[in-house]
Amino acid sequence: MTMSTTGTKAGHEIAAVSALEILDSRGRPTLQVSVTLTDGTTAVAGVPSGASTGSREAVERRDHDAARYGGLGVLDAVQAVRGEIAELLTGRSWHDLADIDAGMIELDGTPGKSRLGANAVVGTSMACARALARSQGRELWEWLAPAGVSPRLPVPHFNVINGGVHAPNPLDFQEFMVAPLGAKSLPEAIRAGAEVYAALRALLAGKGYATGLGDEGGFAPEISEPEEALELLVTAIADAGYAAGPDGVAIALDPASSEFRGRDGRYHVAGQALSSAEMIERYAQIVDRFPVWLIEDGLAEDDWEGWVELTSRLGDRVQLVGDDIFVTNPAIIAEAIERGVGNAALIKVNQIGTVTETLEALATCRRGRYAQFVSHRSGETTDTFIADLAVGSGSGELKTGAPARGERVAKYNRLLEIAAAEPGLSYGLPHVALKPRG
Ligand code: 2PG
Ligand code: MG
Repeated sequence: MTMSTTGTKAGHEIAAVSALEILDSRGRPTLQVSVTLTDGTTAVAGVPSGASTGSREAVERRDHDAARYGGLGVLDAVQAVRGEIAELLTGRSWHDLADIDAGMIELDGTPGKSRLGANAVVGTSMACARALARSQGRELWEWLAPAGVSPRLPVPHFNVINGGVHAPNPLDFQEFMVAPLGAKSLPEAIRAGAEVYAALRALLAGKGYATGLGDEGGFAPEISEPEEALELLVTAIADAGYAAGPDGVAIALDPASSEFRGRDGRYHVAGQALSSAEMIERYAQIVDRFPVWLIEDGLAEDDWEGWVELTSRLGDRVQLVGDDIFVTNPAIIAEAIERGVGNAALIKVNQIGTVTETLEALATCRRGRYAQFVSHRSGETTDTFIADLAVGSGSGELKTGAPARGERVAKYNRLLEIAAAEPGLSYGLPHVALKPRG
């Protein structure tokens, strides 16, 4: 008999579901959801929140009561958990998490989970996953791992320079990450990230830049050209004693270009207005000049034709990750695979709104040989769910900000905990062939 890894033991039922309005790392309200099973197991989950959101993301529910938190309160979403969702989930037996998530989707009844609120639904789904794993005496990462997938520790991608809508500087590209691809173990990778971060701080201070931080804990120097940020990174990597490149510390970019594509259809970078083709040319030059191994959202969410061109130009050299364009939606990812758009998907649980659909998105990627880059949001709590998700999915890649700020470091520390408890787990990118490009 085969049992679904995310299944409950017979007779496991949910006794209580509740929620609380708490603060996220930007000081904005979000939800903490708690779930108690009838066997007494309790689990909580904190809900993340994005700033550079894709237009097709599941819909976060906000109160829009201008008298509280500038309209950003989540008391209605909290009430949805305590009321309708609790009523649905308690007092009946659930087969597995997929069953619970399908129940909430049906109860919500909208395509974007806007009625109950995707924030209410995702928090409940995460707390249920954690409670079910705990009640079965299993680690969350182990419980999340699908049959036939080998869990592994991911390469941490440290966002050390912040721009875009995550920082008040004039840098249009949102994220400049360092990825210790050459590290031999997770602890070595974490150390490399933290050492490069320290070297970068010293470098910036030496050049007279402010070393204040953006939303994800990276520095936010007053620069505008992406190439200037890349030069700083290459110097910091060398200053920290590492080789800049795939054998040491490589670089990953998330320009989050939907944010700087104007109504004129042009990409506005450092005072220039670039066509899609010119933007692709800019990336090609960047990849020639710098050890950039991954570009996320290089083009905007509505520029599918540009994406096809970008993929045929750089897809055999660079991991091209769709975030705003795919929004962790299995159907959109399937369409992208079909059309040859990108070769990897960003994976954010709150973008689609349930753990089950997130696992489906990961499975869709595996079937289409697209890489999977598990991700935090710019607004976070100290919840570490995504660290377990990255390990359990075996994707080999996680981005969760700088090696600084409690809500970012919580995830890296959870990885260190898993690595220490499971010395047999592999570390690094999985050696699977990515979809070949013609
Ligand atoms: C992104 C994310 C996370 P946000 O664009 O990838 O880094 O940002 O959560 O603001 O969408
Ligand atoms: Mg992104």
